[in-house]
Amino acid sequence: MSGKRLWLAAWCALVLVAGLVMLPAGSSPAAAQTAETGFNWLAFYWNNTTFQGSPALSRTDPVVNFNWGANAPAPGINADNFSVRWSNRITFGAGTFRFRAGADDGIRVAVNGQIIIDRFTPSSEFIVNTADVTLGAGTYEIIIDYFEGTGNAGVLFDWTNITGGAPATFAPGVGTPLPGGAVAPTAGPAVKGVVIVNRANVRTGPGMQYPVFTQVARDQVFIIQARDCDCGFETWFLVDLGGGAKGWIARRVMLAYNGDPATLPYSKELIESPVVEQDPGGQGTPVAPFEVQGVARNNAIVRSAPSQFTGEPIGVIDAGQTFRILKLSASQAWVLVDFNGLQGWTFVPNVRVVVGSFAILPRGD
Ligand SMILES: [Ca+2]
Ligand SMILES: [Ca+2]
Repeated sequence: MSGKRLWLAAWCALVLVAGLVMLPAGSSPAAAQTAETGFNWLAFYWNNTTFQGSPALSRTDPVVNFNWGANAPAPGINADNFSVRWSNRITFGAGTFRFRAGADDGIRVAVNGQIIIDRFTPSSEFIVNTADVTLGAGTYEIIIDYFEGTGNAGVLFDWTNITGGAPATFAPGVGTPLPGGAVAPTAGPAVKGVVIVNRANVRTGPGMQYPVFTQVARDQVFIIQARDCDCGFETWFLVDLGGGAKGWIARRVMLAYNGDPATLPYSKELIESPVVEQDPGGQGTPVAPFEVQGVARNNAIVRSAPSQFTGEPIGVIDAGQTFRILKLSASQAWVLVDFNGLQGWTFVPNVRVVVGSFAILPRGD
């Protein structure tokens, strides 16, 4: 079956038959049911094919069903050489489901961290892969990775309940033979996480019962070192905050990318950090744009550079003193502060924000 025909079949099925699935050759027509798509997928778009760096765009896509042709998927995104990661939580009844993933160029799909379709390879046409998966009743996290190389771009994801049909007869992800000689363009060694809420708490241990010692802001990116368990959205990630610091962030506020979280080692490490009071107000009081103020949680050393190795101590802010915060370091572990004319860098855990938030600070070293 040619990719062109599948490309047409996929679009005809969706556009003309109002959601009825055109199943791949060899499947039983009696098993055909209305396709489901999920809705309101959280989407991140990168201007490269490998999910590198901060996403250039995040938005909610109602469904994963696009025919971009030769166009870009959105303003600010390339027409070629981009990648997209969609995630969602979908509740299924018990049954066997035929997942369908079509793409020009490549796509892979994971259900609760298990890859069920893996064709993350270049292609010059729209290719559909399917996988039959039996699920118990419950809620599952689905992550779709897609990339476009050159030429036309399109992507499609849905599923049908085929319970009662023939049991799965092929291994996951081999519904369509992979193009020969293709090389999977993945994934550096580090699994990274991007913060997907305005402010995320960083804790000393993997659980809500551990104290918060700093916060991170939307779109900040960290290398994930470990996870505490394999428990879906209840998982906690141990992240590298830079400057030798690390802390625990809940997976529900952080999207992992750039690698497979299932490859992360397990850890329950507790982080030593200053025991600090929690920020009672939470939001501070916004004033002028980029006006951010902090209070020293303890006697905060101010350094000439955002590093405890290369930054010389140039002063100290006594505990309880208020100062302006001018910038967040590239590592997101340090802030540039101005305390009565003393300007330098101090470590984020030294700081409690009382006006504004880290999220509105300019970034850089
Ligand atoms: Ca293109
Ligand atoms: Ca293409």
